[in-house]
Amino acid sequence: MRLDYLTIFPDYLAPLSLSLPGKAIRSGLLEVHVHDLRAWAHDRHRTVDDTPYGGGAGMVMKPEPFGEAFADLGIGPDGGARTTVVFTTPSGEPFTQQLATELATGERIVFACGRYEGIDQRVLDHAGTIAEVREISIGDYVLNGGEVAALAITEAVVRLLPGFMGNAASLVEESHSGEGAGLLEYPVYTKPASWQGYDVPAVLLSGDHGRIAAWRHEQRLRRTAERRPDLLHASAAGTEWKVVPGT
Ligand code: 6GU
Repeated sequence: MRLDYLTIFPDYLAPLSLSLPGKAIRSGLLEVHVHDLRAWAHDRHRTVDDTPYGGGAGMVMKPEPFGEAFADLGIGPDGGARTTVVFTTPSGEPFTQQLATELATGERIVFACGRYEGIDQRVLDHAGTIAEVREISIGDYVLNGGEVAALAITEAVVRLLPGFMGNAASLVEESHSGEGAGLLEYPVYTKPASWQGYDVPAVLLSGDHGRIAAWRHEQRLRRTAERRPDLLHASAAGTEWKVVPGT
């Protein structure tokens, strides 16, 4: 998979060469290109933004640098096959594990990282004619720009690529995919069995795999009910769970 990033803060994306994505790059599974959008701004001050038509606060990112960047990166009616342009924006569709799996099936993702009050709408309209476009938000809060969101999306997608994770089982045994989909994870413990007066729940030391599985499932339901009741309603498990006051 090839990943391109268009940003006015390339240094924000330095973590891409570290940790998990770094490994994928070295193994040849991933190709990563970070581009300074100002390379496609040609005036003396390398301007990438301007005031909004119609008035209002803040600045809007100009269309021309994005348009030239798309052309230079070979995103077009021909080169754009199996390319998705992701615009990171708090106005986008919510990022989910489902969306991560969809993006992971593609060959190329170009992240257009917005700053200021957003990107001129014509950039998105144009991108939609040469590639698949997704506007994506990573949650209901406001960041200064889309770079951190692009990093989060990248990590969620790259770990799904075949051959990326060392242990395929750890992919399916997670809160948001596989068996028990839609429930949060159970609490985990390791040695020592007693630490600073806190004891590991006895059931986990019992060797009784049936009781352990039942305890873990109950913990998942309890956590989900407390923290994410919205997930319980979406899950079949919700029908067998009741919140008991004081537990
Ligand atoms: Cl994708 N961008 C910005 N600037 N803020 C956000 C976001 C994205 N997702 C949540 N908040």
